[in-house]
Amino acid sequence: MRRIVLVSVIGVAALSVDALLLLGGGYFDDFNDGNADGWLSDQGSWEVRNFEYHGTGRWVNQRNDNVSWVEKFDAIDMSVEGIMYTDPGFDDVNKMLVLRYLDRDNLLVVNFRAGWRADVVISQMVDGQGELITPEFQFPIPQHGQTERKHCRVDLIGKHVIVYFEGRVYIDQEFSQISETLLGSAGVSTFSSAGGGDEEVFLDDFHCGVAGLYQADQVRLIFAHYVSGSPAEMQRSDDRYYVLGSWTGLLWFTQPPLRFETSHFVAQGPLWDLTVRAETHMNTPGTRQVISLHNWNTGQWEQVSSELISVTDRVIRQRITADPDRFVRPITGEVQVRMDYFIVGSLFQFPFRVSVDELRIHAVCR
Ligand SMILES: [Ca+2]
Ligand SMILES: [Ca+2]
Ligand SMILES: [Ca+2]
Repeated sequence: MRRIVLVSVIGVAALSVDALLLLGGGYFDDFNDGNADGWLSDQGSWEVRNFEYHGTGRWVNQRNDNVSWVEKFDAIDMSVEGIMYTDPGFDDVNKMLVLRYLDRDNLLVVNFRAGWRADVVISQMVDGQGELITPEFQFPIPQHGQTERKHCRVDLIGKHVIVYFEGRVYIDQEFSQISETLLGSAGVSTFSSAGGGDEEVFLDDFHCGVAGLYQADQVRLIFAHYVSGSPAEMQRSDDRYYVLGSWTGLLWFTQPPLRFETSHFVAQGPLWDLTVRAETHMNTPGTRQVISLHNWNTGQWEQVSSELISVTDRVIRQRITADPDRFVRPITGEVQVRMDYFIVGSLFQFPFRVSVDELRIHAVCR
């Protein structure tokens, strides 16, 4: 479970140092060394072929899922990704990432289905009881052939699932049915059916790492005044808002008239990527929202997003993959976010307000 506590900076720093020791490290394998050292499997045939991992499903004891997983990676909250495809056989549409793999009776599976189905299906098994988390066809992805190499990724944090296909997000929400008791590994699965053939899956450039969503532990009103709500409203996208108004002092006409900053304490590192999650609207159209992160190497703010914001919620998911560690303060894990609001048109309401539905940092270990 995420700890949602407002504590002193010193308290958070102490917590983060411990957590950094606990949550460091992930795993990457491109199989270019020709072997799959570090991988285990419970069923099926698994081998490295042409510098890719190749699995063939087998039907054994009424069981059709065939899982191979990384031996030395255990977590509850994790990000798993890889380039995947399957064999060209009839009705062979399953390419599956496995998360929280404890044993064959306890795991979560995300299936990226090719062909005419073209969807994502999430299921879990807890103590041998299988359950569909998402029904078939509820979450479509672009149609693609079985043998096309596709980048698939799943981040699972508590009950929150973020599913990427070819770098785009297709699911980003919590599912109450998801078990948070599983602590396990990440891997890949293929499938076999009783009457049909053994299905094959191919995997390359596999990565898994500890993932986290971090709310703001501190908020600083720089050019802003409090209107309503509390910082806790920024912890999830639920149309409940923390509302701040523009500065009403003599300098109201300076740009930006509205600025606030947040601190998030990321309990992990070094990072694979970092995403700023912002969901906001204004009480007036014609406002530019600029998001900056503090670069701890240079001591400067770096602009990472600039978007026009209007009177309905705008969702920003700004992902940083190139050297995200520069935004994470050594030892404490602090990530500082600056939110600026510039008047763009000549007509606006004054004082103007921003309503923040969500402002979080999503971080994944290398
Ligand atoms: Ca490879
Ligand atoms: Ca919303
Ligand atoms: Ca909210």
